[in-house]
Amino acid sequence: MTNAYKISFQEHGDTRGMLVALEYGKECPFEIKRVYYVYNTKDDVRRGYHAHSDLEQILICVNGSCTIHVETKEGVEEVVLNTPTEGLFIGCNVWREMYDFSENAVLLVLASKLYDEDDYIRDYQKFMSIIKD
Ligand code: T46
Repeated sequence: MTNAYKISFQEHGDTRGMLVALEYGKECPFEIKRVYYVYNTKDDVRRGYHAHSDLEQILICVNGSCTIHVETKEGVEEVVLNTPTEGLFIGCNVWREMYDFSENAVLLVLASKLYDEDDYIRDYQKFMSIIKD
């Protein structure tokens, strides 16, 4: 999908363990303005249910696993995130729902903008009309 796709990160491993670095202009296509993480997610929880008008993000499940449902005008995909060496880039006007969190899941999110509730498209019908334009 043009506006929602996986990115692989290089691991820097040695006898001490592993390290992944994310830099603007290399692994991350946008300047990072905000970082947040979702954890302690309860059984059978499904979160998200929105798109963003003007926000780019990379979702990384740095521990455990979860699945991201993404929808764009190109269709629907279910993306499993289960390694700290992969991220899911999500651009503007992509509907997302996060579910199937493992007990130990930590979903880290890098965002291109500060938090702005006005940027959320929470009405699915409105989202559908935007992507049809
Ligand atoms: C997204 C998916 C992947 C803040 O105060 N600042 C923040 O930066 C964020 C992200 C959230 N909040 C507050 C707003 C709510 O009271 O934290 C609470 C939970 O947020 P929300 O219900 O929006 O969480 P999710 O998991 O449904 O969605 C989040 C992001 O909000 C969203 O942008 O793309 O994760």
